[in-house]
Amino acid sequence: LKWLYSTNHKDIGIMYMIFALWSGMLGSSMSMIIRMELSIPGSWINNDQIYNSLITAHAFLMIFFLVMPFMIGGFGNWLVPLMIGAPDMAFPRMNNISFWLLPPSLILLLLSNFITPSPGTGWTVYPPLSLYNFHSSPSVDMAIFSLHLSGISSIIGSMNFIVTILLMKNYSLNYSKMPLFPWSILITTILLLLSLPVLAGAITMLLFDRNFNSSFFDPTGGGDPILYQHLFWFFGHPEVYILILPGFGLISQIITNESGKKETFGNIGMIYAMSGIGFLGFIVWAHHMFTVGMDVDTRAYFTSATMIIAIPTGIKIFSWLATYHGTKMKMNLSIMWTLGFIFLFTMGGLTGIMLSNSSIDLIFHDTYYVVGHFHYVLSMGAIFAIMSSIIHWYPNIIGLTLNDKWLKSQFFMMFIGVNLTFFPQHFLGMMGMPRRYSDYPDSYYCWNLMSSIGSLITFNSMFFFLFIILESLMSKRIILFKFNQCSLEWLMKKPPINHSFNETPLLLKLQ
Ligand code: HAS
Ligand code: CU
Repeated sequence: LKWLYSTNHKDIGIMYMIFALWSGMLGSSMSMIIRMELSIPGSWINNDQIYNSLITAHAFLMIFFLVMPFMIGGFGNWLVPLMIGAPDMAFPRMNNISFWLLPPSLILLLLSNFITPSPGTGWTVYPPLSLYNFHSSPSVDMAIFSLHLSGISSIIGSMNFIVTILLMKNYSLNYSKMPLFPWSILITTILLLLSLPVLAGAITMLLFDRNFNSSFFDPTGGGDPILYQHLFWFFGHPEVYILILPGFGLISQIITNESGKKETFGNIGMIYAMSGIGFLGFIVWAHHMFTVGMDVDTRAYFTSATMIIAIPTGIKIFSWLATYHGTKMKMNLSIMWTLGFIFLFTMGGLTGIMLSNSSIDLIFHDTYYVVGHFHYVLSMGAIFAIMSSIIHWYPNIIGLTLNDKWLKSQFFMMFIGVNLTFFPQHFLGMMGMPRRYSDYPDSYYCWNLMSSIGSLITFNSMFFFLFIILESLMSKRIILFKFNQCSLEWLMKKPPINHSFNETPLLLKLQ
């Protein structure tokens, strides 16, 4: 019970991680139902409102209840005070409240799906679809309140991190020497502080349109639905960088640790690159709106501003590779997941550049090409960063180790699974398959079947990963260092004095 009201940053970090893991399983289960529906033409769920509600809940769960809590609430809480030499977070009690706002937020979202019609708006909650005419039940209002709560949690959590990093950093640690993960959390929390109030304004105006007869977004009352899209994406694009920047910080940390170098290649450049991505992220939002009837000058501006982001991002990619360059690395699982991250995130980033070309995007917008893009940067960017970090810091956080052999097969299972799921979706998009449709003509069957088989492999690899963690916890898998036969014989010849073997910590388990 001590955890419920703990104000210790490590306890709170662990609570965020357990909460995120559970939400991730929920979100993955929904994606499995979506993929089962799409595995063959024809209707199985036979109710498109439910199908679209599953997509909406899947996106909310993965973004607000898995990636953000795991990276910022989980690893941020556990590692940042340690990495800057602070005793804890600046506001420990507020830290506790940030976490405990999330379970009610999650419950509101889940309960909203038990009300008909459930919120089938997509995570963007665009009006007029989200107005009362088309969602005449409290479900969308509950989803809005869920976003309000998780938004408050993120805003107070961000204030906590900013004050902790700026005011409680060890005085001897100057900014250019501060590790890149705290830097990434500082930049991410500034983005959260600046973007979340805009989302809060937009969804509260939507709440008023739905319930109090205002017409901010209702043209029949002089309102404009495009205003909502501008407000949403002014939050939404920084939000996607909020999902990846902590991952950049974690990957930088792991690559530097594993390569044995003193610091990341171009450390200062990495700090400027993350700051550049953060700043540029606020002036590109309308690349999500190229099809709303924007004039060509505006499209040209948003195209070029968006493409410029490839430069600081490229600096990061090449700096990570340069950090690895020239080291004699003994391949291990953290390294494999970081290499998977670099390769697959780049793939996702490059399709992002394609989409930022507004001429191409007029064709690709709202097709599965976009779904392919953002799952490469999210399911292989953010999630690979989380997997790499779990494996890298598991011994520090839990004090046990994971079975390397099983982890290796699990890595390849997941690597193959996610690529088989999302690579075909680019071709579906190029063939014109639209997003958020539960059925499709036979010509889309082959790629969809491949994608659904990939999702089954991925889903099972996640169960495999949970089994590996469970086995480690139950068998108390401790390896202080690897044994080989000769060292064991040496030890057997000279057993430690007046120790019975089962007390010797070194012999608990052989790899
Ligand atoms: Fe994105 C849609 C463009 C990064 C997530 N993105 C989404 C959606 C999500 C998402 C969730 O311009 C769907 C939202 C919805 O439901 O509607 N995205 C980009 C670009 C980048 C990018 C240019 N996205 C992300 C990250 C995400 C994420 C990170 C989450 C973690 N995205 C778009 C666009 C759409 C979009 C359009 C809307 C499409 C539509 O129609 O709705 C960049 O940050 C990526 C930079 C990374 C790279 C790779 C590494 C760079 C290297 C250096 C060499 C670079 C080269 C490229 C050679 C580029 C290796 C050429 C260089 C030049 C200077 C041109
Ligand atoms: Cu964007």
